[in-house]
Amino acid sequence: MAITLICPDKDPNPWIKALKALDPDLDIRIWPDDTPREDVELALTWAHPKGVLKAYPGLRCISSMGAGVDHLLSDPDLPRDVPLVRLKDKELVKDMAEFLLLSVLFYFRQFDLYQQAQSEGKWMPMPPLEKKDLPVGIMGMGQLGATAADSLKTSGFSVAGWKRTPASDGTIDLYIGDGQLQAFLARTRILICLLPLTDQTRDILNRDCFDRLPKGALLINAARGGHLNEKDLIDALDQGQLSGAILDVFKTEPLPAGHPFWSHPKIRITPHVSSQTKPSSVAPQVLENLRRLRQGLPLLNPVSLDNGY
Ligand code: NDP
Ligand code: OXD
Repeated sequence: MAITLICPDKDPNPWIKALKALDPDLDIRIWPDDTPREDVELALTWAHPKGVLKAYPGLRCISSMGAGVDHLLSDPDLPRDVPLVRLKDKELVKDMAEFLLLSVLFYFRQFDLYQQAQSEGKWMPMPPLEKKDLPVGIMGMGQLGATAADSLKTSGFSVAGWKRTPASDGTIDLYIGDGQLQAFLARTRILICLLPLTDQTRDILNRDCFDRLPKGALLINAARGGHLNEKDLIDALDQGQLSGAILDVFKTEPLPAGHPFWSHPKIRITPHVSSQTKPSSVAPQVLENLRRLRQGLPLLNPVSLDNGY
């Protein structure tokens, strides 16, 4: 029995190395290959070409190579009877929390304004901001959002989270569902998106959302480009409703040459690196799922096809 890696845009070698380090006998195939497909039990995938998964008749588990599964669920030919799992990982969570703390501090310490002043050759000290004046709001309080919220709160920021279902534990103020979205946005000066991309969240970062934030608010999108209405962002920045945005993810990746985001003075770009999966950190859970599959046990980190995450 075998597993296959289907990740045409990623180097499979670190994955092979990490998996083989734990199980040297593991039979690993790399798509595209011409080995028999019948004995492949598990497919580990990132941005697979649509339709290829249905060519594996013996498939019993599909695993994302990341936390997100939108790349899988957008495949109309996804074999929907095969259980789908994703990765949950301490390193992924830590790296995202770090990226977001850095991004929030960038604005809190006014690096955006000092960069601008430097480009104009101006020595322009400004009075310091106060953390209480920059309340942070995190959309999506799952594995990534919850830890990022704790780390920002520990650093002294006032943090609230927005999620779909009620929860009673934790120390972060929570706003639940569409009914509380408006109140959540009204109290937020730095808006962070860490939602999964689903039918409900696509394009959620739009004009209406920006208009409900206080004037001059800031946006950090580390989730998916599909959450953002690009034109609405540019309008909101140009009209001063938003004063800056840090974007790590884009509708089209790599971001095409000449895209207006590249040169917009109020946009900072990173190339989908806010939290990158480390194969050596996640290989144990992939192999644990293979073991569970073979023993008929419940899989780790299952995805709900109904919820889309
Ligand atoms: P989780 O599934 O753990 O958490 C998702 C959160 O979003 C949950 O709190 C969930 O609410 C909330 N949510 C989902 N739908 C809605 C909705 N309609 N309204 C309100 N809240 C909603 O996801 P992760 O934290 O693991 O990851 C989040 C996303 O981050 C991934 O899907 C991926 O797209 C992106 N990502 C980006 C990376 C990067 O490098 N840029 C790296 C890794 C992930 P509830 O708790 O009520 O279920
Ligand atoms: C993920 C990502 O979903 O890297 O893990 O975007």
